[in-house]
Amino acid sequence: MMDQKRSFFSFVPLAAALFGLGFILNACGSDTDGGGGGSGGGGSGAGTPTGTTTGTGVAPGTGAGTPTGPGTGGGDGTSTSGTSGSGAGPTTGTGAGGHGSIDCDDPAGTVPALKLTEVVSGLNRPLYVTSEPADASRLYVVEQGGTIRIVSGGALQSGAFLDITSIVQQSEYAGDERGLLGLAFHPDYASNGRFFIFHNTRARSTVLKEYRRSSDNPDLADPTPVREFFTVTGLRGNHNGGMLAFGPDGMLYVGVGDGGSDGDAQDPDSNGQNIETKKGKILRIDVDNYPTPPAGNLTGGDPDIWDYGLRNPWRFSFDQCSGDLYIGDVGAKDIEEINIEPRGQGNRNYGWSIFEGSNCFQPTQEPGCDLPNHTLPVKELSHGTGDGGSITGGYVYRGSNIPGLRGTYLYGDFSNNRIYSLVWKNGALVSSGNMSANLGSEDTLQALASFGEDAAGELYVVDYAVRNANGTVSGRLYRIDPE
Ligand SMILES: [Ca+2]
Repeated sequence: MMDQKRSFFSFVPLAAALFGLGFILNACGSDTDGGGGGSGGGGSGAGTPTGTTTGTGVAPGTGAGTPTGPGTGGGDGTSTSGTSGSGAGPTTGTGAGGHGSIDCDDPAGTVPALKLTEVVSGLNRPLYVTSEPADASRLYVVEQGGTIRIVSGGALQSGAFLDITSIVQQSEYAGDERGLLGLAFHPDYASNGRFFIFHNTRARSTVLKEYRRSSDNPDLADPTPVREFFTVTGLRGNHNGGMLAFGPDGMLYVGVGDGGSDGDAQDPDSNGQNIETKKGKILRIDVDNYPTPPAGNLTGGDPDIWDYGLRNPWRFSFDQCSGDLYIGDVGAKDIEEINIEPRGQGNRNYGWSIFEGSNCFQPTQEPGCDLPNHTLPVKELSHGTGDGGSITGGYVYRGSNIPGLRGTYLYGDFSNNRIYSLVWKNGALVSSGNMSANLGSEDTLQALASFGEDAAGELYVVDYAVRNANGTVSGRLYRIDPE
């Protein structure tokens, strides 16, 4: 079966249908005088932030905080001109999202001319990039076949940080979406070396696992997993999800697709609306107390569920300043969608597989079009107009290099390599746009598999595959830069 997405993908060599596929946070202090938003945390509770921040002022009146200590988020951080602190207070006591130099100020000026700067090439089907939570100097690229590569000093390092190729499901056909799909570093990675991955096994399952950094070499992971949290069985070759990200509450959020289908049928097992299964969900787990579910998860079904009614939340992210959750959910026949969830307000039903976007798509599925607790998308991309084919969720820009872009969410599409923008503020869509021409993305990219964000809030674009003159395939990593 090839849904429309698949046939569309067939234009893309090798990358083909990859994605039917597709944190942190902060209080941002209550700036009172134009002071810079620290990137404290998304904690809860009261108290005085103890995290310290040092302004690195990217512009007059702005500062980029680096919370280093435990604290309590919630927007109670104090802030002074140029510096601020708002500690992050998830259960770990350190800033989930206390990521280096995040800048929570309002945008300064307009969005300038931008470009995609190639960081490295030579990647093998890359799907994701991130940095350590408090160190933007090294990037970690996830390759589908089962490797995590380090980019440092502007160069792709030889060897791999982690190589689990032998246990990861390998692609069986062009467009096979299975593999090593997600990576998240623990908010305290610098001190505890803990990180988490999500991958397909060779038995039509996916598994969430914890690993550790090697005790004597920061460029290597210990190849022996620390633990497995859960396995999802009965998946097909598409819609496996795989996104991992720590939220402002210190919990680990996990995207799981609806399990795909082998024909034209969509969600044939009706997993999206079934809260007894992890498929078609965003899960939320406490990595220190699993399987005890954290307070606030959905009740009455699988205890790990945070949100449901998703088809393939291939990529999602948390705005490091507001804590809002931005979800790119890959559509089926006609509509790609972005959902935005205010911080902490989960337990939502995003509609699939009764709704595709705002369209009641399978009205005969119970309970029908009058769906309880249904949250409609904030933004839709139509297949019919060519605007979308397979959405790739991105990030709200919180870096320092492009002050005019601060607070703007960038996302894109795997099938047409467009990069779009939108601004969401106070519960409403303020603006939306198409940045493809500004970035030259349609001419540069082959298959926009993912965005990534480093500890300083700068954004990257992961190009899944390029077929070069020799017929070999090389994935690339780009950074979004001002001209
Ligand atoms: Ca939806």
